[in-house]
Amino acid sequence: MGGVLQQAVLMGKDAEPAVLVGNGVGSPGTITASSSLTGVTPERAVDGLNSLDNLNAWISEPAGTDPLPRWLKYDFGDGNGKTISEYWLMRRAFGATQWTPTEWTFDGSNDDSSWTTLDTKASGSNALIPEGSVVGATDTQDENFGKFTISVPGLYRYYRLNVTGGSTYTAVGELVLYGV
Ligand SMILES: [Ca+2]
Repeated sequence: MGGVLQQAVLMGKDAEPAVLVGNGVGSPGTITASSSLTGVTPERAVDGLNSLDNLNAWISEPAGTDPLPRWLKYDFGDGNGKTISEYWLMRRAFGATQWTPTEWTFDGSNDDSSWTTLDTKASGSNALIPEGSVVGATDTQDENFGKFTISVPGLYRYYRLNVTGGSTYTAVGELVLYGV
């Protein structure tokens, strides 16, 4: 077999997106947030759970101490950058219609300082995230996620959900990152 063909086959295999964070895979890197209330830490956004107990979600501090934009940031680690092609968001189960981001960007960075906007969602985009996750204790089925594709993915160490619109608090039940 020629080297070129072999390389093409390998590239095709490498291009298959897979779950890298969340949704049963867990969290190989580090997740942080602009703020969080006691018990509802950023890790709760990648714990694979979303029950009516609201401790399964990340919830920010209120606008008085953490004004918009608020963020949820994922760090894959030094030398471990990933190409994320799709990200999924689930509302928090407890009071699913409250505190969901209504407007955001999804950004990538390699230095945690200079950010490239990979996706932009205008005001009212909370409507793109289903409300079904309100019903179950382990209700993280695929149909309960809002699924967002990145049209021009790149290799980045850091990814950030930068929430530019919402209510007094921001809550995210689950974040899933797909990529290669
Ligand atoms: Ca969760």
